[in-house]
Amino acid sequence: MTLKQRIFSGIQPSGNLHIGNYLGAIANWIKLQDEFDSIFCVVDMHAITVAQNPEMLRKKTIEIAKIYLAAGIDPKKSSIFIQSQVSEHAELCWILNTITKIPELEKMTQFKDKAQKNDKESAGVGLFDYPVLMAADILLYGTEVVPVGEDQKQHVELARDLAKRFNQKFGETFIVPKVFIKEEGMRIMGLDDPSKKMSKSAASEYNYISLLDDEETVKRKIKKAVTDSGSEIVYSNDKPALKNLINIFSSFSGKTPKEIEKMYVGKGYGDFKMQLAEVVIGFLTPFQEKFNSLSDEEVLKILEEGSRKVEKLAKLKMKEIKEKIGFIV
Ligand code: ATP
Ligand code: LTN
Repeated sequence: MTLKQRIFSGIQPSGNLHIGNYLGAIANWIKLQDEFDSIFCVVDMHAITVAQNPEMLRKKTIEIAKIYLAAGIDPKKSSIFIQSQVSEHAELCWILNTITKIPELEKMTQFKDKAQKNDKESAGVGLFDYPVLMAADILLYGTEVVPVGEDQKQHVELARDLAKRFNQKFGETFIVPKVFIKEEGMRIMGLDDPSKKMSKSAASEYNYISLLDDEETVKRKIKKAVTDSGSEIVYSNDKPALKNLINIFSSFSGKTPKEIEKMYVGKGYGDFKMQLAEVVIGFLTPFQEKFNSLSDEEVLKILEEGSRKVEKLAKLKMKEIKEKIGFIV
């Protein structure tokens, strides 16, 4: 019998999950769950690194878990749980803080972007420390592979560096994880600004298509999406807005960008956008039916079972870590 390698990934319950989160992360997890021993987390402790409304945070936490399940994460194959329900994440984060250097965190692009967005109140220490908590999430479970969108690569690199540093200081303890980025899971860009990634904390709802948007909203948002100059449907780096829309079309239809270009020879943006909306709705309709069929109670039960399973692993690992660094256990 060969033991399966472990994967770990998570999403913050901090806004409306969008098609970028699905294509960049969740779609990939679903494919991997058969091949890997998989743990998927709702990272509420990461979400509070920027201000959250408590009632909304609770609602969104359950919503994300429902989205995992509706998208096809199977709780029989994978563990799904809420980060704050396994306190070892915070405990390991503290220990890893002691071997992390301030300049390593200062160079993180996500921190620089988010600190800028929050410039009214100055950025919190939690936001600065975000990548160390993420390293703790990963290292706690002996994770071998971390499937994320491209924007998280720098964070996984820090987890690798911290694992190696700890091992060197205290002896072999952590597996050095590898990042896994699906090539077509490329960065989906904002519909209102193709120079920035589609983001659930974007200022305008016209930036993203939420996984829970209804038909009319999807049509309206795609109609309003910015396009480039010219009228031909061509896939090129000079036309970043169109390239992004073709990428979305391609991901949901299985057609290649070349095939899509051919379909629209002699046609304009109007036709293309209308059919793009149909393709996206074709995915969202069955997904939302599944989402709506899940009750909160059912989901909470799955999350509790998930916590119980992973907690055992987390406790074992923490004991080993504490012994290594000289805590009395
Ligand atoms: P926020 O903007 O609030 O930081 P987000 O939309 O970036 O949120 P995260 O919770 O940070 O979402 O990311 C969840 C997962 O989705 C990560 O694996 C991330 O890489 C992936 N992801 C996020 N945005 C995109 C995108 N635009 N394209 C592809 N993948 C993405
Ligand atoms: N920072 C990640 C979410 C996240 C994560 C993790 C992903 C928190 N902990 C551990 C993979 C592994 C993001 O996608 N924004």
